[in-house]
Amino acid sequence: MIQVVGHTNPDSDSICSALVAAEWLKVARGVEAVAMAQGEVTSETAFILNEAGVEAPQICNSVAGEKVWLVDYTDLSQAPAGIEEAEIVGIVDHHRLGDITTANPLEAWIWPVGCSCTILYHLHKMENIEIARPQAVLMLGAIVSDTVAFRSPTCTEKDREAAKALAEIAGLDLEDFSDRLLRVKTNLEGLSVASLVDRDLKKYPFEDQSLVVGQIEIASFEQVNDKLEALQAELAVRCETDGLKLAALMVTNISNSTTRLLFQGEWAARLEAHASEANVVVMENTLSRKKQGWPWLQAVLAV
Ligand SMILES: [Mn+2]
Repeated sequence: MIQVVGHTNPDSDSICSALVAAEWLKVARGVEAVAMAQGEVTSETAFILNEAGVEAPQICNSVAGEKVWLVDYTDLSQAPAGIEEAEIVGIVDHHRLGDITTANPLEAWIWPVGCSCTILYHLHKMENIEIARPQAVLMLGAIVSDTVAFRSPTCTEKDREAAKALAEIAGLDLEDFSDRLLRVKTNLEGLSVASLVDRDLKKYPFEDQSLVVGQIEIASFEQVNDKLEALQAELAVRCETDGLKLAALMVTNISNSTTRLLFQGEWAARLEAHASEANVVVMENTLSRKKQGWPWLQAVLAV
């Protein structure tokens, strides 16, 4: 049995790609496969699963001794426990190549597109495999989420083409579905400060040290104005308890494409020259951590 598993702090793409890839492996490769998740789903992912009529994947605790496909990452720091004792037999991803290595040849599909599910859609198409409605909804939801309804600079023609075709199969109006999804995505009601930081937190190795960069997406900065102090305090706690040089959080307003980058830690001094107020950098026209936030941080931290 192959376990298909997305990254830590799973976002919609990580969950939907695992579910779709597991089905695709059964049909296209004739192997037994099961989707797994490294954590509970977000309310946005729950919305997509509900629309698709699909259950959330089981929680993965360790993959030691298992055959695995990785979806939506190739970094060891985002992999489940036991990955060193697992056999990685396949990858579907749309991030920079990470530090995963394998003992044997593998099947790897890594494309510079906006979403892992876009790659999965095109694999179905290339191999003439029919897409059922549940899978179409899962892929469509992940694409709308990852590309922030096609606004992100990570979005490509391949993503748009996939979404259009998938909406047709799913019988969904693309604009209406995107609006509903973005409303759920940016609804932070009832979430604790710690869970806001954890929501989409990624750990990056840098100069042999560790740092984390999270991201939350909002429709208006008013949603977080009264939480900024508590978020900064939470980032400072993460630096202390997890031995991080920097803990940063991109607070991204998807309505005007402006990100406020909050940051704490020993390396905060390296960012201060760019800050408009203490521990906050305002980044205009910035929606993407992968294409904008993290490359910018890497360049500034390297100085
Ligand atoms: Mn993704």
